[in-house]
Amino acid sequence: MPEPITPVAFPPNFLWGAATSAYQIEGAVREGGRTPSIWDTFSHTPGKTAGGDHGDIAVDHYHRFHEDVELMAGLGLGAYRFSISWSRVQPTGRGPAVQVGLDFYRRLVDDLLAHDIKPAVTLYHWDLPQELEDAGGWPERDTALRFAEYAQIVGEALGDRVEQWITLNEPWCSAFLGYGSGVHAPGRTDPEASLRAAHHLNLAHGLGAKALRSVMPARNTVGLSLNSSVVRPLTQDPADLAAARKIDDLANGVFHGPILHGAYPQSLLAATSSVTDWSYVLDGDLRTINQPLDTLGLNYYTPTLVSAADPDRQGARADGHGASEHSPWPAADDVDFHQTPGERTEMGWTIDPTGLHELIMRYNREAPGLPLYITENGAAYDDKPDPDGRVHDPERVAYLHGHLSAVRRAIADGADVRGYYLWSLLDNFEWAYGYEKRFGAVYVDYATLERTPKSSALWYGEAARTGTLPEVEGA
Ligand code: IFM
Repeated sequence: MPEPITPVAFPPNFLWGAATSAYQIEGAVREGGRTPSIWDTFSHTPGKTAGGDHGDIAVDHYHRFHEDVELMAGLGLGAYRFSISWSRVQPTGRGPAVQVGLDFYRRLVDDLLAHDIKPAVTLYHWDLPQELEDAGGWPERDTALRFAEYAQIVGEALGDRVEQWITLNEPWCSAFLGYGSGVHAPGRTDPEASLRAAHHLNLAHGLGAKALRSVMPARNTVGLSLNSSVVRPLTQDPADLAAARKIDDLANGVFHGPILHGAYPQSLLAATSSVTDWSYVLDGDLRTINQPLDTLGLNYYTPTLVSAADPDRQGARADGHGASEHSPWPAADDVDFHQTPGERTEMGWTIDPTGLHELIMRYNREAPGLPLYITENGAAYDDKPDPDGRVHDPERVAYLHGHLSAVRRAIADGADVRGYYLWSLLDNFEWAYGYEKRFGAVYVDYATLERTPKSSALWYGEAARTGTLPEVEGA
């Protein structure tokens, strides 16, 4: 019998975690034999990131991981989701592993376990070794085969001490921002390549899941993290409904179709036929991609509002994914994107916790019985220390309260949500936005790298320790 839950209490085993990714926090880009990833190259290319920011030092987590683990322990967090830098453990993206690189992650994991914090490993959070991009990158099939080899290496090294495994983080961004709009590394702008990349990322997930399972204890779980969009039509007009369905296919169906159901949606294949013939989907690929999942990770920030295109509408291409004259959405010139009304975060993203509830319930229906984790959720604000050095971020507290309440509501409505990872533990390198956007629950002074928990970190820590959401004024 599932535990009954009160309106505010979460189930007793609910995991309260925080998330980060390697390139956004580690720094130490030239240490221990690490070679450049596509994000080193991209961020050092003039004009690609705000202020020319890059991850050379980032928040120096590579040297300060112990302090960061102690911070989490002090707050009372029960889990930490981080990613492995592929080019730190397999510098050319192929061949034998570098033990120094693996040792860094072994030390981090051991430190987490010693502090009673469950580690969750993401194998790929966007930082492809540059050599693999030079060989063609994700549009090439071989990259998926290389990923399987890398997954096996990391699974062998850490599978005895890490239970939760995530193959890919937000493959949509890797494929469509990396190869479509070009606002992310490697910065290519080729719609065909973006769809090929999406397929090879799916294949990498399937091959990677198999490789992990071949070397890890059966108790470990394997899943992936999707930034599945909650796509809403502007009106109930059939043309707007059709636009929403198209974007739903391009945002969601392109991944969960093959991964959860073993096929790309027919409507996606038809809608993209002017851009690609999908001939790179080879016999057996869909079976490989459709591996059983143990968990599914959902990353949620804001909903997406669309309509059929109106050539007279101004600014209708803004979809919240950064400025580029190239759309990340292949074959979707007939769709306009709109700002959802309401309060926004510093990213310009509308705050709408109902979207998170909707998303959870959708996957609860589409993948019944599959345990879900919120593997990312959070907000950027322009946080500044007060004269006493404290950082008050009531907007983030309200954001977290709203979204965690939505998670709890979904659990009460029958969804099997096992945990929540706040994005992000620390302020960090926010990709093309550089260090301008602060997502951390812990403030980082970029001049000294000193860490200061914001009031949201203290609030979230109390939630983690008590399993209930502390009161928020005005909520
Ligand atoms: O910082 C990113 C993260 O790397 C992936 N998901 C979205 C976050 C905020 O933009």
